[in-house]
Amino acid sequence: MTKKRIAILGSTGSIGTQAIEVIEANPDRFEVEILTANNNVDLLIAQARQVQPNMVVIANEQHYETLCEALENEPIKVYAGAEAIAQVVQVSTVDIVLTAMVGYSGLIPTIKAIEAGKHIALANKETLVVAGDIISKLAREKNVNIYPVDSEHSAIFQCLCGEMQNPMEKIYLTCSGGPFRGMSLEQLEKVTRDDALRHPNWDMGAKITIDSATLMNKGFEVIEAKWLFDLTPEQIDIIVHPQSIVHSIAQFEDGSMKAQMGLPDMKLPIIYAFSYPERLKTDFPRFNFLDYPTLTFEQPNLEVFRNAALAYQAMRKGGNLACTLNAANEVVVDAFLKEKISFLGMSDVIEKVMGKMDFIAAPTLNDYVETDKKARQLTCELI
Ligand code: MN3
Repeated sequence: MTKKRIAILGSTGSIGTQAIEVIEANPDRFEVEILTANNNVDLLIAQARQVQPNMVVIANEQHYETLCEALENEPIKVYAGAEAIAQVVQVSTVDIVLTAMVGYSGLIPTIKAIEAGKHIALANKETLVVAGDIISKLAREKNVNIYPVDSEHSAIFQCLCGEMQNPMEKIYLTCSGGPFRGMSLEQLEKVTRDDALRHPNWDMGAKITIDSATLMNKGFEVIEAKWLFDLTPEQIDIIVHPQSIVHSIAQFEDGSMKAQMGLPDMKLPIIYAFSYPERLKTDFPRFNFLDYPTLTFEQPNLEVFRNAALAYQAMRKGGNLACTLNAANEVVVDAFLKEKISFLGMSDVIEKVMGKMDFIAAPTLNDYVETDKKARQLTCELI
């Protein structure tokens, strides 16, 4: 059996480190070909020594010398800079590219990987939020598969097995509700950065944890689902499910609903994206019904958690509006983590930026790049 050779973009983050665990647990099936990281050079060095990839890239060029010196005696090629990341994903020895970097930075490497015909294990949802039209069209042209790593989208993908001829009527993306589920606007006025960083069910990076608390993450996932499964906004609903056991639900035209369930563990969608269409044996903890005698479901309140409503608005209008939404969000989340803006202030600023930016109905890649830049500037000014 030939091993699948994997490039991990964003190897030092939460998804990246779990992907390495999954690969190391299945050495006869997978091997790491490339590791890339943004800033965390120490962890990248440790990972490179451990998994012995063919190449490593550090995006922040200031760390290049440190990385070279540390890996001097290893048979590993060392590069630095964003352009190097966009180049290495195209090498012939890569079968699957796991896009697990944070935010907009994933866009260009993902496009380059698809252009080179690499299958994508997509963990970087912002890529589809920013330029879903370009990415999905290119993937079709190049016969590239995009395997979702986001747990909700992996769930829908798993529900679709054996349903090739059967269109979905609608999908329900489940949402834990985050740490502030059920809170009113008045209560949200007082929440802090540390409150927001305490997610009840999932252990994730800081950016996505804040996005989960504001429901922007769920809004992004709605847009991600539109592009991955070719759905209209009316076909995608959010349902709050605090236990995070049902990972999402596909409803077909006969009214039948299929759900994918299990304990919340990102390693499962990661390994499924790598091993599809096969399922590999794992020793992950199993779900026990007696531990969860009650699974509950409730409507999200999009008047309180306005980011999800803004995402629906961006999806309905199309064009470059979701790109604007993402850029403004990245800036306000960064400001919130530095305690320069309040929790509710984030939605106010994003909405203002969406109202002020020029709308482009059919953007080119260059338009997206420009929109991202301008929206970031405008957001900084408004903070
Ligand atoms: Mn998710």
